[in-house]
Amino acid sequence: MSAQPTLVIGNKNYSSWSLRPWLVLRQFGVAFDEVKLPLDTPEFYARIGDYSPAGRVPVLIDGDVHVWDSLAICEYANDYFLDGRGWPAARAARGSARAISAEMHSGFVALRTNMPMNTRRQGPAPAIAADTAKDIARICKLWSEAREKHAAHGPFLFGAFSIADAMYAPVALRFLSYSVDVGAVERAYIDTLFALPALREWLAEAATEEIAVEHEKTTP
Ligand SMILES: N[C@@H](CCC(=O)N[C@@H](CS)C(=O)NCC(=O)O)C(=O)O
Repeated sequence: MSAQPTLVIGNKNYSSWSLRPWLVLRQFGVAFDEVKLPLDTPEFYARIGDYSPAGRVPVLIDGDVHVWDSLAICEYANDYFLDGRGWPAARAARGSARAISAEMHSGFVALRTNMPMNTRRQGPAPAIAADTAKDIARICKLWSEAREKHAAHGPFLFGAFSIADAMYAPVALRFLSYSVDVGAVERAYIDTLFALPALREWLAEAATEEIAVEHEKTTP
């Protein structure tokens, strides 16, 4: 049995759900091994069953404990590796950080469908449908409200980096690669995330991946 946990992830270029717990572990300095299964390949389907009954990444293996689903992995890390530091300390901030993380996890379907994460994409904004625009507006509002409230304590949503920032990091990458027009507060927040050493490491590795899945060829 490995002494440190293993995080099973998809391609760094595409797997937004994998990025979230990976960023939490890396940014908080938790040592872990990584197994990468390229999405939509025979290798993925041959191997994912060894790790998760749900058949999806990410999955965390910690001894004989298997935790699947991005938010569950973040919570597990918060409980067992971070001594509660994954969420803001103050009760109200902790409640809101959990609420907006759950909102991301269960929502913004139009944004996730119409602007899939592709860290290699850099181009003009596509035509944005009304449902996607609504998701973007809601995210900008919740980001700017959190930033205004917690600005005195640091540049992240709740001041210091927390699981909530990791949940929204793939959204920030989408806003960049699809050239989504946002306000000054949201832009500064995106820049803050983009400057995180852990996120830069993820992006540098994503840039070396060669596989292109179908949506990269079809999404405008
Ligand atoms: N709710 C899950 C979603 C996980 C998910 O959809 N993962 C995608 C990759 S980002 C996947 O494994 N797709 C492979 C498949 O569905 O065959 C989470 O939060 O982890």
